[in-house]
Amino acid sequence: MSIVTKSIVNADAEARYLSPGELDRIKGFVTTGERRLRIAQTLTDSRERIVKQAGDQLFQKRPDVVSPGGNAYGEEMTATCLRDLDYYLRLVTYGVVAGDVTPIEEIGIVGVREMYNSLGTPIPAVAEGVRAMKSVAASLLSSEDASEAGSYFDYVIGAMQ
Ligand SMILES: CCC1=C(C)/C(=C/C2=NC(=C\c3[nH]c(/C=C4\NC(=O)[C@H](C)[C@H]4CC)c(C)c3CCC(=O)O)/C(CCC(=O)O)=C2C)NC1=O
Repeated sequence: MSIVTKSIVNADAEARYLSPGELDRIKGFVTTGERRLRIAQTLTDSRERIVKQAGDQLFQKRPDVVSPGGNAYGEEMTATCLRDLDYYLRLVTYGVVAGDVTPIEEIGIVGVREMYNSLGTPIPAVAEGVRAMKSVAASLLSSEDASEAGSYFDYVIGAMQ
């Protein structure tokens, strides 16, 4: 939910006008809109490169995951692993556009530990992959945009600690 929808739902639940604080937060959301859309556009346009390079970095740091017995061993499993990184990059673009981590949380964080544990997927290695995407993405963005995008990658990384 974006801050706009959230504020309206909260205000209406109490049948009141939006408070000065809520209007202020909505103002912040609107004034950063162009920047957030620009970031989402860059991440979307560069998604293949970001996922590929981050995957290379991850498998260099954690060769065990693509070695025999590793969870991402074999062409098909490696492709599934990269697909998961692509999923998280996509969710990061949702968060950037919404200016809110809730879409990331609802789609990709709730229940993720149980899921990866049941698949035998090492969660710290997934976090490492997301960290690598953050750094590849940062190299494609201005430092201000990188720091804005970084907070959404950090949210995913933090949720996997
Ligand atoms: C958009 C929300 C969403 C997420 C996040 C998601 C993740 C997800 N990853 C899966 C599998 C998987 N995920 C991985 C990922 C990895 N293994 C590693 O060692 C690496 C560290 C890591 C890559 C970074 C692998 C290898 C599998 C296949 C495991 C298996 O089939 O045994 C599966 C099991 C079903 C399938 O194979 O598609 C799900 C549901 N699905 C979703 O709909």
